[in-house]
Amino acid sequence: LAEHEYVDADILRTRFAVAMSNMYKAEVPLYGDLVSIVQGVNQSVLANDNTKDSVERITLERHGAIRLGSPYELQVVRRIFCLLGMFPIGYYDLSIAGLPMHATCFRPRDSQSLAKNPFRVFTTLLRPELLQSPEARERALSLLQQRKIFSDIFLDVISIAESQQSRFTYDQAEIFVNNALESFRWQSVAAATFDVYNTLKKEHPILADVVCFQTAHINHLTPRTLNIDLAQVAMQAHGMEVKDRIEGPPKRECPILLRQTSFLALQEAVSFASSSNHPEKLIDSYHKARFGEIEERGAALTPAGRKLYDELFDEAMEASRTTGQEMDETVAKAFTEYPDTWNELRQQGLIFCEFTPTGKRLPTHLAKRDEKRGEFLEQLVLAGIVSAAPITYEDFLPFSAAGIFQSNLGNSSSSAMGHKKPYPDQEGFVKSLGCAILDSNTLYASIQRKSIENCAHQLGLSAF
Ligand code: OOG
Ligand code: NI
Repeated sequence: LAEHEYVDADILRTRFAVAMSNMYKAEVPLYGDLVSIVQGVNQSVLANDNTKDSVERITLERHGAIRLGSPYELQVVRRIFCLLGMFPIGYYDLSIAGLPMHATCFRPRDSQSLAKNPFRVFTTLLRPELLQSPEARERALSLLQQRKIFSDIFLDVISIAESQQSRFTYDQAEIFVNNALESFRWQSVAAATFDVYNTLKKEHPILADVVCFQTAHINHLTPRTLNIDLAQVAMQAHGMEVKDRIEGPPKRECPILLRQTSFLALQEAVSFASSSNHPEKLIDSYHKARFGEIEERGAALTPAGRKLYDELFDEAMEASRTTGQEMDETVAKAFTEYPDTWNELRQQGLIFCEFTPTGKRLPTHLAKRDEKRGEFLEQLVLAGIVSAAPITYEDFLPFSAAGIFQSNLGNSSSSAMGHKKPYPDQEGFVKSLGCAILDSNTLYASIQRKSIENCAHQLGLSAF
């Protein structure tokens, strides 16, 4: 087949993300309200907006989350997302919050794909070895062994695309998207009996959500807001039950990383078989898992910037724990130490930037620069010859993710999470995934480096 008879992965990702969003709107109408609130806020702040990302990108932008039970499920999900141009980036250990889970984020990796549609999915995997009760572990593993999240047609079309250099024809793409929706759809009839559900829920509420259903239901989709403080007020005004604090850094002049908040998980009707001997006898009950989240994205931090962030954040958590002061207060206080102008952030090497020639001519005194003098790029920025735009943070934050998880399990105090003993197992995760995880810093650094090389080239300089 000719090139044009295959669907472009970036276009397919948008189609998939829009289809998921429509499905989730139908399933959780409050999510539709959230999207409207965010779009209203974004329109009102767009005039004096401080992000370089396009209005189109921001309007489409979503992240979702799924929770998987087994390495097999994770491997199929990896293949699905690869075909949508989304790759596993970063490792997140959620044992810091007492959760028997670890995670990665599937997302586009290069700046062109991110600019088209940065759809990302926070994907967690159960760690049965961290469960306390052997009985609960056994029950969970047996449910996972029996379930089939992906239909045969779906698995076939995935294999076919893989044999075509990871591309779909238009007809195949349609089958793929429709079947993907089925795998991530909500089901109001559980796969587990009511007894088993309750046993697993007692062991850990997250366990019941991960293993008791026939699908890997999407548990939230998050639109990006340009002003999370305004959006949160609007959510409250709309009568939503909002999480008690915004996760991540405090409000700043120069947004960094990621700030997130959510409306709390809804109680939803679910039926369970009363026993496996009588699967036809259903018990009507409830399950609480799905919620609505919003996020505001700022600049990606360099490893040095992240180190300072983590130090100040740890300090704030510790202060909150020992003094009982609100996290918001201790975080705001600790972060007075974090530079808050773009010039300082850039000059101190705390953020990643994308540099672009502005078109202004290079004055002769700068063209004849002294090679030994560093900071040449910085001089070009200050002289207005090159512009420096902070690169948007495209990833997640482990403590924020833990806080979001916990608030939806009924625990709201994120300061209590600080002293859980962490049990990261990145090697185990990679083994379950079946391929390497990409490092986000390498990706940000490469976008920055390429932009600098491009400036050098356009200005006729050998290098910086
Ligand atoms: C994932 C929670 C983490 C985020 O945005 O950090 C998350 C989950 O609840 O499965 O979505
Ligand atoms: Ni989320």
